[in-house]
Amino acid sequence: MNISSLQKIRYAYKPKLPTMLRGGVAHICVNEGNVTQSVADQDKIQSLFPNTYGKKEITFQLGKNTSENRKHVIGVILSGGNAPGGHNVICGLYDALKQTNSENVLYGFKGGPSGLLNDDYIIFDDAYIDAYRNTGGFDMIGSGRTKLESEEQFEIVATVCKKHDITAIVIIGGDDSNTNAAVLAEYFVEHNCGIQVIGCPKTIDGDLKNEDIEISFGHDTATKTYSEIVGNIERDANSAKKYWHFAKVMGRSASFVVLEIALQTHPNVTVITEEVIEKKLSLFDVCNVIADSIEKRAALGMNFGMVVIPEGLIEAIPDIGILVQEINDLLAGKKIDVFNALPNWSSKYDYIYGGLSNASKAVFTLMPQSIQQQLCLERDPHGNVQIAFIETEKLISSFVGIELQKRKEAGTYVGKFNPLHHYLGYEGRCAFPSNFDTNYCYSLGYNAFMLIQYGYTGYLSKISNLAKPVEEWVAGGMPITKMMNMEHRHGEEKPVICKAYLDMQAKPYQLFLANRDKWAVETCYRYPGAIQYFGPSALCDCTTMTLQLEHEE
Ligand code: FBP
Repeated sequence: MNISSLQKIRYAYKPKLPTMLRGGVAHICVNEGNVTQSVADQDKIQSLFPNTYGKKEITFQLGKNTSENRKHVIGVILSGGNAPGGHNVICGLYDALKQTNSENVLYGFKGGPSGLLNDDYIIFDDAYIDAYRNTGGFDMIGSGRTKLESEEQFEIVATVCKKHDITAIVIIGGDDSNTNAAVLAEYFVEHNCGIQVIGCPKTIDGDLKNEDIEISFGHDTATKTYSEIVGNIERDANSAKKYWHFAKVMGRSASFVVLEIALQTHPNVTVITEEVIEKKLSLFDVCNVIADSIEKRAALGMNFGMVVIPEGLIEAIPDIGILVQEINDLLAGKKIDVFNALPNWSSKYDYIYGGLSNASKAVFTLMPQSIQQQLCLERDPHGNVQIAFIETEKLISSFVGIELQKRKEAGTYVGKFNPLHHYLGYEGRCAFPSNFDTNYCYSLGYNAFMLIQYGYTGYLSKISNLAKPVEEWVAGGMPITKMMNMEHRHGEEKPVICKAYLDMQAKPYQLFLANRDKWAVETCYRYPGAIQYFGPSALCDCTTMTLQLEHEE
């Protein structure tokens, strides 16, 4: 039996580079553009980054490579949550590095930033790289959430780099990791360490996005994976005609993931965190919108449907946000030990209930016990509730059930409500990258090497014009400081890359808005199916609907 698998066939896929990177490293020259300034707080950011602020944006083009010919030893780390395509960033970096000089070396530090601090690494060779080409996940070297942010850590990193003659580090991560990449780059210049730092934009959440980052890598594959599943569930709902499905989807703060799913699959209700925040919607408001859809569909004889809920919603709903904050305070510091020492749930419940405000008591009492318990689970290192552990989909459906019961008693609702629950998260982060992410990530890595070769530091590897075919993509770099402003984080004013939220005036959201009332009542489901890797380019190589709409002429 020939057990040819997608895994094996994908190893052989040759990722495509933008035309300007196709001549080989020897035939790529650099074009320097305008000097840059940060998006806000220019004086403050400039004073914090005196050596790396205000550098020029750059693009590459075909032409004679004019960079200095030197040996490169480079280190790379993956940072934060997994995202499809991370392996290809490393493969692109490795290929460019070896094409330039087979003596060049690439170190992969294991388990994220902590690998750099602990000097825990592997040295890549062809066989190792080939086993991960075009595959999902971060298992190639692992990832982690340790933050590289203190001077003590920077000193350790400099010592580790010196030990291995490393002269450049590539940090593949989200907004925090790239912020820290900029801070590290500044430190290395200030201390004359001779180590460059280049960042690459990663996160499935899609909230590392600005005029220079059209999309973070992994978002395309993750949203395609979730859309396939939501479409399949919708088809089942429309076949069985007896369940209301509630799916919570990953995306910590912004609603880019759920909006893309909505555009792809047309669920009956999609909750958008940014709207909840803007309109200060309460838990009851959100549940009423869902109950309205259920009631109207029941009146038409349809006791089934699909509701998509962003993971970040739990913290955005004002009444739950206040409740969560009050519970955070009740469990802060040593109080968590007191709480954990209580013998049973009943005494734990009394402890929490006794410390809540009246408004929060009202919300807490109505919650199913499982959710009450989830809200009291161990906090993260910053003292925040771990939202991935809270079954928001069950919380919402239980409150919707309460509302429907009231409507039944009032005689307005006559249907049957059978809710089923789903959590779409981790399965999207390690899927085989779509062709878009495969090509994008490989290009980001290859391009990161070009930035290093030309001596840049504190830059983000930038590939743009992504709604167009890959041949027309534009490769270059942007100083990370350009994307920064000052924000209050954990009680301190800090320079950070601005996190993106949905632009509610832009085409993607407006298209959703124009259709959602119809989708709420009628069955308009769309079934995108599985990611296609082989076949017509229009089917296999396209990116998200959001990106296409944003760049539509
Ligand atoms: P990043 O911001 O690091 O890319 O991670 C995002 C994310 O995938 C969220 O969508 C999710 O809430 C979180 O990671 C889960 O984190 P963990 O892997 O630590 O459970």
